[in-house]
Amino acid sequence: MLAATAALTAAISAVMLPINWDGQQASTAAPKIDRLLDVMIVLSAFVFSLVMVMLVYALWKFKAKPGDESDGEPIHGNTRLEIAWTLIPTIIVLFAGGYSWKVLDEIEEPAPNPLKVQVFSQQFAWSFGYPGKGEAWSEGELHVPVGRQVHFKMHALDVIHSFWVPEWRIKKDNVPGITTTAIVTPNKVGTYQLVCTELCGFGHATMRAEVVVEPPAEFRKWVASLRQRVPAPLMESVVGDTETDPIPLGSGGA
Ligand SMILES: [Cu+2]
Repeated sequence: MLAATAALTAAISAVMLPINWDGQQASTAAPKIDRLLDVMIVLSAFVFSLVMVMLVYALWKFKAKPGDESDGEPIHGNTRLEIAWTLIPTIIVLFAGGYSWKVLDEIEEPAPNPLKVQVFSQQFAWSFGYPGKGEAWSEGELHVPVGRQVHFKMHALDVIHSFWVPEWRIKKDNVPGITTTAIVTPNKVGTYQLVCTELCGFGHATMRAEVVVEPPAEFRKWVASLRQRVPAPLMESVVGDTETDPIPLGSGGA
């Protein structure tokens, strides 16, 4: 039974692992999250295989003989089996939780001199504010410098939206009334797409924005070229929202 479980785990993993789920890796978090995903795929494949192999074995082994109309045996539990099916999932869940915690701790490690960008989401558009740059405002286009940590301060003006740039691997909900934070260090120059990944209404599928990661000098030039300032109603959510800045795990917060 163990051999069959191992073989099925290997077969599923062989199909799932080579798939490039989220495109190229364009942030410092990407390799860590991809490794975590790979480990989770193998773990899930193992659990799935174990359950399937035991199910098929039980179907075959304990099948009623033709013509057997008698009741099944009265069974009063099996201590060894119960300990096993409690202990194994507990170990798997604790391992997965601990490993995820470690990865989250690493990818949210604050770097000196981060760039702060306000993200405004509303049905069905994104816009961005650069508070350190005279409240410069950009609609539908997000620029960030390469190689510098960015703290995205996120505001939802109507319903819950979710900020996702697949190549960065970072995804965070934007919630009305509170300010959420996503920490990303983009490390690859290029043009990507910001996708809303929380079903937010009829226009959800079109709720996208262009993301440009560029050298710092070009980024400064672009911000300087912005003519609009963040509109007053949007600034209200910056000031009025409850800040939920996560205390970095590494500094003792939970
Ligand atoms: Cu949305």
